[in-house]
Amino acid sequence: MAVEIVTVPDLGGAESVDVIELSLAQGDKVAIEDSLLVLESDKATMDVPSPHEGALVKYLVADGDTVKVGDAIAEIETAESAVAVDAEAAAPASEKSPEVEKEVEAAVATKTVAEPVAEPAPESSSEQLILVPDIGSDNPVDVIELSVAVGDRVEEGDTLLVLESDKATMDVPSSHSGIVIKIIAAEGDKLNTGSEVLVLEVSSSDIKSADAKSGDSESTSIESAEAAQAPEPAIPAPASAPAPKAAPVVQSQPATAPADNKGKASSDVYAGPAVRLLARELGVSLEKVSGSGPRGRVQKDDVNDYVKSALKAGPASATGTGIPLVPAVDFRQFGEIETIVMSKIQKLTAANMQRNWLNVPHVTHFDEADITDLEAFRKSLKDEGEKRGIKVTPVAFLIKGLAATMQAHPEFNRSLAADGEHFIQKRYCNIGMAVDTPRGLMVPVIKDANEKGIWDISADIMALASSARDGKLKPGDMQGGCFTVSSLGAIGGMGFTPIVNSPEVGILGVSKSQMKPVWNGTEFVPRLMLPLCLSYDHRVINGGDAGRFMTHLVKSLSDIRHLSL
Ligand code: CAO
Repeated sequence: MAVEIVTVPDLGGAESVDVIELSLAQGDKVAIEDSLLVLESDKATMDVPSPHEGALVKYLVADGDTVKVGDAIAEIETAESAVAVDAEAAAPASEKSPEVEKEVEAAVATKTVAEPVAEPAPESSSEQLILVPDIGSDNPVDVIELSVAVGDRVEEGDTLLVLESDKATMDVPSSHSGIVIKIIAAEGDKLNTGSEVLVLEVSSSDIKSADAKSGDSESTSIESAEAAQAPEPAIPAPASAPAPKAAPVVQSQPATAPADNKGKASSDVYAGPAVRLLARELGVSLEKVSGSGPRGRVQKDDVNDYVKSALKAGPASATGTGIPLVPAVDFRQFGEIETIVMSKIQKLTAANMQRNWLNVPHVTHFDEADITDLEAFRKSLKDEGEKRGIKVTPVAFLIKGLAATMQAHPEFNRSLAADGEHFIQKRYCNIGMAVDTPRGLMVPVIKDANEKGIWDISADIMALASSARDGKLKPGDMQGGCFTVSSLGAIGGMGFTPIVNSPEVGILGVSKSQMKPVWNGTEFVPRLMLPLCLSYDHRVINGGDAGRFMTHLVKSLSDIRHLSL
């Protein structure tokens, strides 16, 4: 093969996932195991590592695409493939099989230095530099919004970026159709007429259809082969570039632009044509959307977020439950602020927490376990742990103790059936563990915790916590939980009220252990006490159940001999 195609690897059971990040740019060098892109299911994000060393030819997917196992995601030109291509190109055409011919043509089309080939490729592509068209002023203007990402397909006329002067904003439309392969301008840059914006990969069919539309046979694109021979850069300099076909779309900018557009006519709302088009397509009245852009400009994300919250809210009220919306506040009136984009995980967590909080009647039960002996035993495992490369923390004992307690109190291993008339009793025992990661809260699941010993549980904790922090969890690692443990023991606190991870019916919050004076019947003795907080779904669990469950758990942790019974 001249160019290696990378496909979506095993997704651990998930049927389809979203592409949320393309990690490289076209032409970037890539080593084996380097992240090519990041995929995200509704429960996990994962980096897709490169199986090859070489250079990224191009992505075959775009940010936001949904993909499944086996889908082609990228092309990588490997060192061997380059050698193979060179050797093939040098061989007489008559010696090449038709398959080899095809591969050579494909490789040549993607190489920066083109080789002569016997037959022209049926579909060739070229690079097209897109420049800022005449903006009617010599003063540089700010880039306030990039409307496309590498890998996006754009049609002639689509907005590429938005410029803003002190008087107006302009949507810069694309003068060509093609795939974005490189973005040169960045938000915050100052650009003039003729400044470089981005590079498109334009296929011969795009050029043909553009020519057909314009009746102009002269193409401004430069074939890769010509580019390689030319002494100038492959992409023409602004001065020699032909006048761009598309003109910027200018709109006046309000002197003051409040974020809240209530009471305005749609036409008075500060938004660009691309955003207006999106709003029209989605049936959104722009005056209902608060703008988060500079000077309150409504951006595409604002329209999308508005639609998402409207869908979640339902027709009757903001939440469909009669709960009034918290009013939007323009915090800028109180001081300087910064708007930070939430990660997908953070948005999912927020939605799940709200859903669980609204659906589950929560009660939290507090208790303390005397873990003085457990800690002494745990510390005695340190040397053996070092030999095994496993660190044993109190969390392993908690998970072991929870699994044993769930066996003894099976009502905690139930879910409420969707009909509200049945309980689903689970015969397996998987325990989810909340992990605090830079991308947000993740809950990987320790499978069959009731069948595992402390070493195996500790190894699972280490592996899953590190995968979660490195973004390497597979969707299967996050599924099938029966109960969740949320340990803030390494951080601090005396107690908290965790939110049940529905459809599970219980979650154990763990706080930091502390030495306390405990009355033993004759005197106060220092004991290491571990605060525990059990939140439960009161539709399935009663207070008595919770009391018995916690008493059992506390006893198991206070005297770990019970765990072996
Ligand atoms: N009391 C006192 N110390 C504790 C403790 C407790 N309850 N639990 C753990 N520790 C100590 C350990 O003994 C260890 O200390 P040493 O290194 O001195 O032995 C240290 O804390 C280890 O902490 P850790 O966080 O690296 O490992 P862990 O096994 O305790 O926890 C994990 C793993 C993944 C649960 C944890 O790292 C984590 O992410 N917790 C956050 C969970 C969270 O965010 N919950 C909130 C969810 S709702 O918003």
